[in-house]
Amino acid sequence: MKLFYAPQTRAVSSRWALEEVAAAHELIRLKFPDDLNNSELQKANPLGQIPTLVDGDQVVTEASAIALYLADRFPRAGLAPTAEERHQYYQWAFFVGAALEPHLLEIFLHTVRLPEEERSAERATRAKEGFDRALGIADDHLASRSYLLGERFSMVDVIFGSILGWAQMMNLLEGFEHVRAYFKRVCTRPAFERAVA
Ligand SMILES: N[C@@H](CCC(=O)N[C@@H](CS)C(=O)NCC(=O)O)C(=O)O
Repeated sequence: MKLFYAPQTRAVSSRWALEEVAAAHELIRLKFPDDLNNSELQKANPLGQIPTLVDGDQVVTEASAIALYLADRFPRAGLAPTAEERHQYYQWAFFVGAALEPHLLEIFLHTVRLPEEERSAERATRAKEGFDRALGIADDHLASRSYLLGERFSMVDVIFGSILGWAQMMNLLEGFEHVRAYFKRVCTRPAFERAVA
């Protein structure tokens, strides 16, 4: 297996997932964004984005899909839940990508990434409201459980934990005490520590 990767990007999630399932892999370390024209990456993923995972003849793109794929590919790691719990597993995986990440990206663009003259305080504020609303739902959910699916860590915690790392860097977890406690729990996992080393 090969992972096209750069630190401090969405590819950290895939590296963490690989570490959790203990899959032998090669990290193709790219400099972000300068190396995205890497011909091998472009061939595997015409969008030229990371993370991109190559597993023999299979190519998997999208950080969340890579994590869910790895949990199924390595069942012995026990990170994919039973059929009875799958609805929650899928729900939270899509919740991260659909309900949280667009707001987070908007906040990032309008407070950090864009040149100052292109930033809109109004867009950042509106995005923060949407982010807080969605994170509040996760916070309520985590008030009575250690992980998204209950007391057992699963691959969807890699997906959610990864986006929380990004949010934490922008100080967006203030006021969400259950999410903060959860984040502390997941990011002290040895696999996470190896992934960010
Ligand atoms: N929806 C994709 C987004 C991947 C993505 O945008 N990755 C960034 C790095 S964090 C990238 O490669 N950007 C370069 C580009 O879009 O050209 C995912 O979740 O994996």
